Amino acid sequence: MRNRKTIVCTAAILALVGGVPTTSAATTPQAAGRTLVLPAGSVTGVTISAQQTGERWDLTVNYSVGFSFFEKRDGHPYETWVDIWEQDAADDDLVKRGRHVNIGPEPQGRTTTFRMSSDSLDGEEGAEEIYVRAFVKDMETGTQVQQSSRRIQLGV
Ligand SMILES: [Ca+2]
Ligand SMILES: [Ca+2]
Repeated sequence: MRNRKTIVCTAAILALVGGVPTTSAATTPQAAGRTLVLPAGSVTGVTISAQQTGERWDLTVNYSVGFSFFEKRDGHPYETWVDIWEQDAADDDLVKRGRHVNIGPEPQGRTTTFRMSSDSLDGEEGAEEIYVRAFVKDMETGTQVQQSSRRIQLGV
């Protein structure tokens, strides 16, 4: 967060500009010698949209969580959550951590909403490149997978 600038009330640009890698990847290192990915479900179709009302932003995130036959059979407990990020040239900024939700291995479409002020989204001069990462974590193995949305530009 730097160069905090006076908020200029411009209209939201909301342009889909892409650029965030969207491939899903296991983020927990596998045990030596293992060739199979540990079960952790899957995250697909992550989208974010934003609605501005004055100084308030309502961000809506949609995504799907899926499980294989084996993951359903094993019946591990899972957690799912969404974090909001702001993209930068070097290190992206974590803007907001979402609430972790306990789920079972049942495929489901999920919607998460965040109500945020312009101030809390405004981390740099000019517009912000906002995207989300959606996660699902196998609470028994500790393995988690994530997928990012495309980024949207917000004029805050
Ligand atoms: Ca940025
Ligand atoms: Ca800004």
